[in-house]
Amino acid sequence: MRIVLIHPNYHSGGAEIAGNWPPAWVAYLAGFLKRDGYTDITFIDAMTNHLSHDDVRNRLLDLKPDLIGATAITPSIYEAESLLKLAKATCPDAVTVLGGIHGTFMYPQVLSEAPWIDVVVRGEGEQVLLDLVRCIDEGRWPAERESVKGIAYARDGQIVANAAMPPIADVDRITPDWGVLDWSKYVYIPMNTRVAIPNLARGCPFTCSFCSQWKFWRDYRVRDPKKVVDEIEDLVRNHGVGFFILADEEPTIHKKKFVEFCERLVERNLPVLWGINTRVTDILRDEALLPLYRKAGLIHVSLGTEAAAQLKLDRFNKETTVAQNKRAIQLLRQNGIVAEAQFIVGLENETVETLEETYRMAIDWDPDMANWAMYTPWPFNDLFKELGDKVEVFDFSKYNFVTPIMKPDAMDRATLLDRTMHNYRRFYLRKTFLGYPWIRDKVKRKYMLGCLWAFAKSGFQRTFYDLGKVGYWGPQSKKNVDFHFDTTRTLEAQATKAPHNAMWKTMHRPKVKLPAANVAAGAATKACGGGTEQMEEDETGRMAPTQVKACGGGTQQLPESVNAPPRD
Ligand code: B12
Ligand code: SF4
Repeated sequence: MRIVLIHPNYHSGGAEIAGNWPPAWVAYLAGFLKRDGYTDITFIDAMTNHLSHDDVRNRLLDLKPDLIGATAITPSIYEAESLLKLAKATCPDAVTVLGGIHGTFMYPQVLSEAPWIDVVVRGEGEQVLLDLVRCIDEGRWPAERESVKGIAYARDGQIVANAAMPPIADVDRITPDWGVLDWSKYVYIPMNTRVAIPNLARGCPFTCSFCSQWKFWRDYRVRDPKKVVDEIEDLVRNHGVGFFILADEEPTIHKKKFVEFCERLVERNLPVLWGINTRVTDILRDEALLPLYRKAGLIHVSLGTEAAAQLKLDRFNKETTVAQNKRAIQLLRQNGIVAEAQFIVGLENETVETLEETYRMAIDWDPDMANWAMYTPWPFNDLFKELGDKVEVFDFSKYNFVTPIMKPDAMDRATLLDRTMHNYRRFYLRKTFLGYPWIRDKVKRKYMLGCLWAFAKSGFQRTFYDLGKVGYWGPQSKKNVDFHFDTTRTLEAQATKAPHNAMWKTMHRPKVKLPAANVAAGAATKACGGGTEQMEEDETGRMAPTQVKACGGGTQQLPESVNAPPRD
């Protein structure tokens, strides 16, 4: 059976300014399928290679696949839908499949607006795709499609979602096949070396209201650190990788496994540096371990600091404090690790003053890097429901952290963009002259100057924040900025209220309000996974219910089989 997987040719001027990144989903799916004997898999990276529809059509005509799968995050959904339309027209007998986060929650809308998509795979893809492939290969498709867990499809004019597939409990069954990627294409500009995105852990035990990742993976699971380090060694030695970021939402919450991961990297002494996204509270908890993390090659930590005001942190259900943010940044910097602060801006109550406040906070905290992402109202996150009709734009192709989707009550979107750029300009100008060239640690200095180069390059090419596309050239051009929203795009009411979503169980604790005293005193660190607490796994590599309490949860975060109460 011949399988073709495609990454859509969608671009937006955020993280991509740092280079071309390898689509990890393909390697994970291909590894899982190959273990079961499905080895005829071809990957078409239309994004990295900027392939046109004609290019993709020609490849499909050559390949004649039986199954064509595409991935989609929210902003790439329209491009993924068009690609699968083209796929259906080119190979009418092939089964067309969409996977990734957008379809997982928005399948009623996707299947209605793109009826040429035969199947949407919901959530973690490995087991669901394998079962689907088997069903097709054994000639049971479509007659027995009701038996494949985790898929959605249209049947007799109705959208049907089968029962969800439980998250894979034994995550060590997941072994990526990195050989499916053409490594010469994936280069990280700051270090001018090949870059990879391996996964140590999946999921997040927290429930931030603006985020959808904890809902997506449903259960926090960690892979065997030794196996992941073996994989990294393979990436370094056989694919020339010199930098990686962990794809994880929160790799550090399981302290024991993260420490083992670092220790094994130290033992192997590989010529590789790496980065992570994680929570401020974990950095505070691990103060004494930061030298080990740095020795293991950890050079860049992007922190979900999110806001300059406590009220906003609380609204985000972030379970952190402003003081903790500052302290975490200091600790990282003291240990030679690049600290990146991330702010979320652009909610309905944003003002010129609150944007200025984030700048002042960035100067006070003094991270090595700062990032101002536009709040993006994924229709499947909790904050979206609270915002109600304040969300007016449903052109999902612009849901990309760089386009102001919300219009703040007190300013227009162009002003929001302009004041955000003002923050970037001031922050990085300061770093260019007063910061990066004077860093004593040679490795860190080189890294920071590399990051500056990536910024400068995207500035010249006008790709940063899609400034070229929207016509922004500085404050004087504000009047002419046009975000080109497609106003014909709407949100179908049934998309977010689908009864099938009731079957989507997220094994998370309910939202717990931390006692105010704890938050203020920093004891919250303990309550939300930091301090002396940490997660420990049961034998299956999942968190045992009693320990979840230690991270602020009640009795949630149970394996699905134990009937965890669904959150959504
Ligand atoms: C690495 C990464 C990137 C890399 C991209 C790497 C790449 N080429 O794919 C870079 C840094 C370039 C990037 C850029 C962007 N990213 Co990004 N990124 C991530 C990150 C950190 C990890 C993604 C990952 O590889 N996960 C591991 C793999 C195994 O998981 P997965 O992709 O979900 O795939 C699994 C399932 O979804 C499913 N599946 C996926 N596809 C398919 C397809 C089929 C056919 C099937 C059957 C199954 C299936 O099976 C897979 C295995 O279980 C996530 C956050 C996170 N922690 O997940 C954000 C994330 C995916 N990014 C996000 C966004 C918004 C962006 C940007 C728009 C931001 C910006 N402006 O810079 C751009 C878009 C770039 C583009 N051109 O598409 C959002 C998407 C949210 C949403 N609701 O859509 C996320 C979730 C971050 C967040 N905070 O919310 N990103
Ligand atoms: S800690 Fe990070 S990944 Fe976890 S819910 Fe919050 S924003 Fe999402």
